Amino acid sequence: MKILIATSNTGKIAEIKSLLSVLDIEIVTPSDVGLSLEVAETGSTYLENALLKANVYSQESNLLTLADDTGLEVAALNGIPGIHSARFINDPHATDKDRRSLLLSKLQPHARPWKARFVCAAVLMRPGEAAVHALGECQGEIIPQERGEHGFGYDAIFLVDGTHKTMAELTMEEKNSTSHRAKAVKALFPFIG
Ligand code: ITT
Repeated sequence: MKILIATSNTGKIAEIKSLLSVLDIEIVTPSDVGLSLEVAETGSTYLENALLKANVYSQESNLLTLADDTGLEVAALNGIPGIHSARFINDPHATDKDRRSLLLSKLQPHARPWKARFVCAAVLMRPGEAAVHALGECQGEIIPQERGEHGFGYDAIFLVDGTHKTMAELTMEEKNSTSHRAKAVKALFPFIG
């Protein structure tokens, strides 16, 4: 039994591999099965985008497929960057660091605390079958200085509620015990296998 992790984001791949390692299933990535796909995130919700990715990857691979779509919602910016978290900067070569810097510059005029949350929609799809999905979220606050070396994306400026640590200061095991993605993916465990 194999499961394909339908993402090109190496940070996500590492986290999801670790999450799924407790299950008795072979985990493969797009590059393992010779796939290099760009799926346009044209949905209006995280779930729609995750479904778009799961659909394309499961059709192309003919494998049980797990996809996620994640966004960071900052209250002072009315939920921005939200479902546009990946395309927050309109430049395909923009880095995670560029996105963090742009977010901090937009927050400068606003009073702290900069409350925020990560939201993740995870979708599990067998080729030709109806999908199952789950949502997970994680509450926190954006801070002006980057802290921590772990994780990816916006982790270094996201202070996790109740921990005094940014998500990038958590080990992968710690992130995987509390994160938005961990909650969503673990909720799908009963459907894997
Ligand atoms: P795929 O679509 O290939 O899965 P992506 O990087 O485009 O990869 P998303 O659309 O879900 O994935 O991510 C939107 C943005 O949010 C992107 O810039 C990510 O780096 C960032 N992001 C996603 N999950 C994150 C997490 O757990 N912690 C910090 N940032 C995250």
